[in-house]
Amino acid sequence: MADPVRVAVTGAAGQIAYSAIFRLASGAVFGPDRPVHLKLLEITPAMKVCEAVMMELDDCAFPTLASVEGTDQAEVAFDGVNAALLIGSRPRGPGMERADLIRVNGPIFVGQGKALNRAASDVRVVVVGNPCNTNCLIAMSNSDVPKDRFGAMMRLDYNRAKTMLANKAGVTVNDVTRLAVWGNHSNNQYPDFENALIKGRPLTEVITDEAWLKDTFVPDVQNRGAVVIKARGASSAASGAIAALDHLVSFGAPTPADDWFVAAVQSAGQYGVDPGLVFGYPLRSDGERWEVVEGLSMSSWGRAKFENVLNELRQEREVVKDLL
Ligand code: NAX
Repeated sequence: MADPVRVAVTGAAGQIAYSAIFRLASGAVFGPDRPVHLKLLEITPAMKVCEAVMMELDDCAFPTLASVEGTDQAEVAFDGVNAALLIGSRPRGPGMERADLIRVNGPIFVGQGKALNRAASDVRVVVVGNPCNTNCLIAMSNSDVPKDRFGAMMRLDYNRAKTMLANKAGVTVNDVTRLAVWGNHSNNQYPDFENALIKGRPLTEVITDEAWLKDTFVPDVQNRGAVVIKARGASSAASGAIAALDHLVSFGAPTPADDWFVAAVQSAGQYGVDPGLVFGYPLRSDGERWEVVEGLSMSSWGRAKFENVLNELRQEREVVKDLL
């Protein structure tokens, strides 16, 4: 058996966690030979549901699940973990503005950032709870964990965009490469078709309907979450869980040649982003360290979208500046 991996999941009684936890326990993420120790964090009123999740885990008899612990203390949940999925947060209530949500959820990530100091030195943190880019900024600003171990989840946006482009071109998702999604996990994100390839050819040579790309594809990716909520009566859960696990896997494995993946990470100023902002970029990993893919070009139309989402993240940072 390989060395065990310790994984914390917050919001463990919630919808996304309900899909993510069983995959983590089953060996689907870290492999069939790697024992998994799960640490589940919830708020005290949700501990009963968390215990039910633990009962179901027992009932699955997963050979790879070495232990599972439930707690309402972040310091306990994060002690010694190699991976932390920060999913738990309050959903947006009726009439709540984005800024209100940021103020409600921001303090959660102050405490969790500090508690992450107890994690293993190789910990990788993925922030899913919204607004995830700014929550990630708050967590990393309140933690001694190196900032390159943090990422916020843009993977669902990337996965959604990939499928829409594959469907339009009549190819499989494997044929769509070099797809970037810039900026924020919000409806101002910029899914970039200009740099993408289909079967190795520039996407815009294969999908020549520019009006569709600009006026249907981009807004459809931006608003996909709202469309799912309308149809399902709740926000994306299984696809959110898969995206969070894809995110972890992509950072932990060498990126295939000629491609990249997408996550929001702390900017070092690439593409004119303010250093320090947590911004969605195309990335490559060697399995240990990651780097932003540099040198991509953008039309003036694309650059305007990029600047728009950059400004949104600057505004979010302003709203939480006392938490940083
Ligand atoms: P749920 O409301 O089903 O679950 C959230 C859970 O978090 C609840 O059980 C709650 O008790 C728990 N929680 C609240 N505060 C906590 C704290 N301080 N510590 C630990 N747990 C805490 O929401 P779910 O559908 O699972 O979504 C979770 C988050 O993911 C939401 O913020 C949602 O907006 C966000 N999403 C982010 C996505 C992304 O692409 N980045 C996409 C999917 C999703 O919308």
